[in-house]
Amino acid sequence: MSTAGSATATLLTPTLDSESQALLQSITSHGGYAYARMASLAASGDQRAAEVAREMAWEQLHSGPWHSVLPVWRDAYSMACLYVAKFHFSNGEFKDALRALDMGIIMGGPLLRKDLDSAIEVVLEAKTGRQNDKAAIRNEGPRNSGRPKLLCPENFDKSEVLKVLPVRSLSCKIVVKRSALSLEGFLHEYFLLGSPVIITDCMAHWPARTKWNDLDYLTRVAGDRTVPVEVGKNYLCPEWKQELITFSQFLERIQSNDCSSAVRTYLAQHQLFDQIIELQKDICIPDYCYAGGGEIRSVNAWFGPAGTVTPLHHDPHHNILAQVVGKKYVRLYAATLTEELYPYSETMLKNSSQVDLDNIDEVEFPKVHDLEFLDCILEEGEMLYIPPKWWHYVRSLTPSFSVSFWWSGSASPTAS
Ligand SMILES: O=C(O)CCC(=O)C(=O)O
Repeated sequence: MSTAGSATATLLTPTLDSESQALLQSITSHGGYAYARMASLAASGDQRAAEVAREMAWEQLHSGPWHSVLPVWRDAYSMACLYVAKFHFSNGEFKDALRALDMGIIMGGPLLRKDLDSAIEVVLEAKTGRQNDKAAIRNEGPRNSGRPKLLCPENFDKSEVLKVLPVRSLSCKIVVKRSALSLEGFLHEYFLLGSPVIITDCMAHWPARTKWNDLDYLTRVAGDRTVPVEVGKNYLCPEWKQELITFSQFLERIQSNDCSSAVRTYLAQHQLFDQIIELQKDICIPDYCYAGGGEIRSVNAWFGPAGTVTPLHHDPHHNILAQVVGKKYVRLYAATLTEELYPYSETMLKNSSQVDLDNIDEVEFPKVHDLEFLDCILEEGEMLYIPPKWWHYVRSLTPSFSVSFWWSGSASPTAS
């Protein structure tokens, strides 16, 4: 398939090979003559042309709001990323090849996704092969496994952490906890009634439960991969931004002592497990997600330092939020309370509340103070079921790695 590291190493791209003519025609018909010319030069071996084509497609992706970008430009971007990665790979520049392929996955379209995924596998294999060769030359035995460097420290000062919670926290109703709840029990007592529940003792078999608290493991399986992160207090604040950094850089930021909200970095709501297969192998889709004849809509990672806040909002799907490492405070308001929670009127934000629970403006939002809510501290190894349209606010109390499973159910809840 490939002869990595040698002068003849190539990445195979069967979909690109069969689809490129049609894709270039489509891009040309949308005015992308210059791109098509550069992509053709790239296909015939011109590395600089591949880089220029990628820059041209990148500009198109940033020419307006994301939803207004023509889908063909996203495929054009993936195409150029594949060409760039092929050159890096054949030069033995594996990290650069991975970066180009990850960028294609994150920003590109669906047409060439299979080629991107299989190219990543080949590059990772080649990179591991090279590392093993180097270790053999140095005659190294298996790595000395001293004490693992932990993502989440064991000592946790609960009273200190609880001081930062929103007013009235843990003073109303606490979310019910059920140990190893049966699927039938979940369906009848919670899913069909539209009631939240915490399910304990149901994740012990996930490899992630032991592996993800080990920073060396995370670095080893994902360190060189590029991921999108959010930087700043939260997505409703004007100074908030998104960045694309390597997983290693992200782990360094989590470990740095700068906890100010301006630089707080959160890998939030990203389909990390479709991108990094090694991490996907560490999780299991809970059986509860098949309740109601459901269909999985997305599996997202939420990974960050202590102090990340996802402001009060709701989602249209059933949700199991599985807490793998660390602890989070979660507050839930029933779906029926939408009007009292002052949603934004703009379409893009209408599932978010204007109320900042960390600093409630009682003059502007007088109805909020007395509203009933449920809340909890979601502990490591617990899963929280959040019914569709229930409002939720989430704050990490320690470094934290959670996974959300969103699914749609054909049987709809009868109450909330
Ligand atoms: O964990 C978080 O920060 C937010 C999770 C969330 O909003 C969700 O799962 O829908």
